[in-house]
Amino acid sequence: MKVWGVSVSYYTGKLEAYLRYKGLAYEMEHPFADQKRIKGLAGAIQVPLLERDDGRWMSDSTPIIQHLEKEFPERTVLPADPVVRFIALLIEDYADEWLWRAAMHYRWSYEHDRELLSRILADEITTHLRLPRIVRRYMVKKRQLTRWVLQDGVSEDTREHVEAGFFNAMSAMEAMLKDRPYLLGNTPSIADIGLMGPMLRHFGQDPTPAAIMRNEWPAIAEWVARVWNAHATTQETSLLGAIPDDTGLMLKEIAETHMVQLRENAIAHENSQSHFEMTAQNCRYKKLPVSRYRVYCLERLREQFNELSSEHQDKVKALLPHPEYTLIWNDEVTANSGYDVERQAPFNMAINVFE
Ligand SMILES: N[C@@H](CCC(=O)N[C@@H](CS)C(=O)NCC(=O)O)C(=O)O
Repeated sequence: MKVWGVSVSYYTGKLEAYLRYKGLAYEMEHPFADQKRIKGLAGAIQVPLLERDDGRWMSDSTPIIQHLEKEFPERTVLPADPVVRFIALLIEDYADEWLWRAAMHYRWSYEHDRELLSRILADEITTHLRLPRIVRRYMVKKRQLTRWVLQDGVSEDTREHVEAGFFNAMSAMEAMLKDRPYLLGNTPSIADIGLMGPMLRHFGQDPTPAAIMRNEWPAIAEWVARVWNAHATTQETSLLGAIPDDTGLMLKEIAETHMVQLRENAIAHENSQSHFEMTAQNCRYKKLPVSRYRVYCLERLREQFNELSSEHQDKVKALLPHPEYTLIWNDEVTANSGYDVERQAPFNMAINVFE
């Protein structure tokens, strides 16, 4: 397989962690020099994209992994127990869509991180531009800081809360890792793979958050290496058959952050707004861009919940008593992205998160 990706990218790291665990060989190329052609084939220029030997293109790490799980069922990352599987997918969605802001903030707000990463990215993704490297680095810094930090609600008022999101994620993971090597068992599940997006390429590698992780939460640094090396050390899938109490902190954090954002975003999308406000854990975000893609994420969570038997639905509800979770099983908020209605993902024309 060919992975069109970037060596320091969130979702490329997530997919690489998955492919390595499954033992699926790949080679990596960067899509940016060939943007026009690739956009025509995959719909959007975002990484990772997977080009298959038969000429098909796959976009979006979440449906890519869902599809590959059907194609390559050995060493599955999907828990057999439907309740555990639902919780694992919920954690994946939180890792994909909530921790993104904190990851981008640490990379682009701190000067040392910004200087290092702009140099790496300029050399990796802008070499097709006939401009001096100093100009290409400036372009990368300006674009990333503006688009992913300043325009995504990070300000003096929210900065502390954005950073607390990183700490809370690690504390919640630490509680789950006290009694076992992976979040939901003796082998990695989709919850581990999802959290590798932020924890591997951003928090685990960018200088400022990596120092915090190493010094304050070394068990998480150890977990990052363990997941990355999992193919070599684990054979048969061994995942939990029930959700243990130590998951409580994680489920509370997801309710108070990701669920609030999913809800306010869906309401704003339904009202055709371009921006919305939200309050999460007493922190007010005054201007966040509406994401059509995240409405689709809510649709998928609802679909996964609806596919459960009523007995399993009741078990999920008992695990998620926080009022924010009613968003998943209560249709009071409309989720209608109009994206991928024919359910072709990952073989569809993809959209960017803030399209
Ligand atoms: N939902 C997609 C998101 C992919 C994505 O947004 N990737 C980032 C890099 S980590 C990207 O390509 N951004 C495009 C840009 O910066 O314009 C996935 O899970 O693969």
